[in-house]
Amino acid sequence: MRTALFLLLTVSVFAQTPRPGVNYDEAKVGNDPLPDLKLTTAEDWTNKRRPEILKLFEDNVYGKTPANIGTPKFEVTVTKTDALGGLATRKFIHISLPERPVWQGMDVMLYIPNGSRVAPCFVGLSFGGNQAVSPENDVPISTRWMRDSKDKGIVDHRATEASRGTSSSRWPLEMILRRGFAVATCYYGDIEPDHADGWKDGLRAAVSKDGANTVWKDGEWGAIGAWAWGLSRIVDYLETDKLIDSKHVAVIGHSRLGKTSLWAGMQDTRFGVVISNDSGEGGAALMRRDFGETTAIITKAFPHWFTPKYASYAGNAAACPVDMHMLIALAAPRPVYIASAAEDHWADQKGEFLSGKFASPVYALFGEKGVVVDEQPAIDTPVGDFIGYHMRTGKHDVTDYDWTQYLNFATRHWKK
Ligand code: GTR
Repeated sequence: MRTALFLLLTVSVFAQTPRPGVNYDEAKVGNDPLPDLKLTTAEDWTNKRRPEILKLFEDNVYGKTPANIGTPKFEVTVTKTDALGGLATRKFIHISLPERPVWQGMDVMLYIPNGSRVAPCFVGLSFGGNQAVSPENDVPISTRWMRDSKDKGIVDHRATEASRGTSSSRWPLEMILRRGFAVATCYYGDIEPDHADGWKDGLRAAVSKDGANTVWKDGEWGAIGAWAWGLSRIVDYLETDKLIDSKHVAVIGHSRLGKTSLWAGMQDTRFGVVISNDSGEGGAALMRRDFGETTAIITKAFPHWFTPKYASYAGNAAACPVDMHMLIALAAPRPVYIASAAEDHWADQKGEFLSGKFASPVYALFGEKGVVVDEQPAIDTPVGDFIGYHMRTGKHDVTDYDWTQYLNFATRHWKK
């Protein structure tokens, strides 16, 4: 008993030990002013200001998605009409680029609720592959590179049988399907393996004229850009599927994939709802706030996620012509949702809320409201109209609570 208590205390003290040099003191976050959204009229926003801001994000943060990469090809490989005990139809779709045969393509898993005429759909990438998302044991196991993880059944960079269902708590398929929504997902490493040299085996080398010898320049895309491109290709497929209501597609992602979901949703306006789950630095959190992870930390640990220029703002966020309220604003007039977790200080929950707050005036141009409140709401209290926000009890994760808010949010907006 004593030992157990001691262990518990040690573990929890350890979990809260701040990393040296990382600020968690609200009094020390700094007070650099945010760049001005320069709002005038809805028309000016849509035709002029929004494209300007989008370009600033390409130039300074994520890089530009190259045009004319090729026409995607869709092969529907398996259709199972009685998936999840008859609740859904499950399909696998292989998306490839015949003009870029070096790229291995992506394997999308799609669940559609049975009995609905056409279903709105959530689209999101996964960290562990389709077999980790699904509770069904006949889902093919991803054969792609993955980060080793004993807990998740990843050995020698490959998923094993033990990886089945390891992410299913983050993808409550039954709950989503019962609310009438379809879900389309794919392993993010299908597009580009997530490590510093991963691009050499991924889409970015396949489409660059210098292939694996490319030297990335300022303004050229990073891994987040490539993953976001993949999300848009899933929508391309959904537009061809008669069981899907492709006018109602939401994009969702957690953490680094939340940054990706935001960037995909801001570039591709076919995403009618954009959702960021605990996206933190490089996602919804304001970069000018020095709290938790910073531009300096993230660009050192994960330089391959961004365009090279972004690293030049390390320790000097004030020099960056954008901050993340401008990223959130790019959704307007579409609804966007930002979620934080109470224990996820690394992601700077207040910075995530404030980007929603400071993006809110853009919705006024369209006669709508953003987060509605001025102060960050209490834990487990969702707020907001066109910008939804909540901070859930618990740690950095995706839970049923988060999904319940997203399902409510999409349902509310799509019934308007
Ligand atoms: C962390 C990174 C965060 C977040 C997270 C994740 O190591 O610092 O920005 O992206 O990874 O994706 O789980």
